[in-house]
Amino acid sequence: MNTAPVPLPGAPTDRTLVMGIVNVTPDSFSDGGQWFDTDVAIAHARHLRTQGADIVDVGGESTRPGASGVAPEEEIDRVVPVVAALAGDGATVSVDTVHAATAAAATAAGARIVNDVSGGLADPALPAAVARAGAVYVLGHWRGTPATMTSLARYDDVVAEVRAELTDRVGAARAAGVPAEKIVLDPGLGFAKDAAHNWRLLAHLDALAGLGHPVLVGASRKRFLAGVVPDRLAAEPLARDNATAAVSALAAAAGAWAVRVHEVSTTVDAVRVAAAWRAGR
Ligand code: PMM
Repeated sequence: MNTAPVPLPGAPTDRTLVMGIVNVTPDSFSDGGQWFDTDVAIAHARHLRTQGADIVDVGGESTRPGASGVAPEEEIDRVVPVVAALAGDGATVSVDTVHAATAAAATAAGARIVNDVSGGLADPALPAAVARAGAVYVLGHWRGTPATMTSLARYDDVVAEVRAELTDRVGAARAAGVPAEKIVLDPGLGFAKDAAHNWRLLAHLDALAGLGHPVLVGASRKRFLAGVVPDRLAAEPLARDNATAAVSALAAAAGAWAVRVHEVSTTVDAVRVAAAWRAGR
């Protein structure tokens, strides 16, 4: 699987990278507004870095199923102070947004990665904003919007269809001026996918990597993991962290470029285990 590093100064190249999640939202599915205050969000991101996060991913809009959108102005107010503080620390910062205006403001404030779960579908102006900023573009697969995506989780062959739809989105990003070596692909677990679709995509990460770009996996605390935790804990997103770390290890062993997680310390160990395992071959 393709592990070619995208240009990220200072990031390790000998193992899968760990992207720590900082949701500056009042309504994220898994951490319920815990980090909504700017100072609390900055402190949380710094804590994730001390735990070993290589990248911090700052988001100001919840994309959980059924969520309604946030105006870019509000999103910018939420994320830019956090991005600026972390970039000032020397952190590698990613902004999790589907809006061109937010991508532009966050990259101007020091973000080096734009993480767009819609792959340019939500705001067709976003890839050009990424290109202008010279940022790395994490391009995710989704269908519809968070309001409609559950009903769009219908596939004859989820791996082939996600691959084909990502190929289209890569074409649009390239046409907007994003260089191929700055594009990272994400299967978009949970975005218009049910549990079986997510597991099938995870088991076929190599098919996505076959498109020639590094792959990022975002499984952290997602509902499909409830099926592998004890029944009494199934409804509790925080109880999915051990399962998340197991997915991180397996994704890393399969050659993922990065994994995006809420709980960083277990995943850092997991990707290190995977690197040591590979080195032992
Ligand atoms: N999932 C969420 C948000 N952002 N970004 C990427 N690249 N991949 C994902 O799978 C992804 C994402 C939704 O989860 P959250 O509300 O816990 O952040």
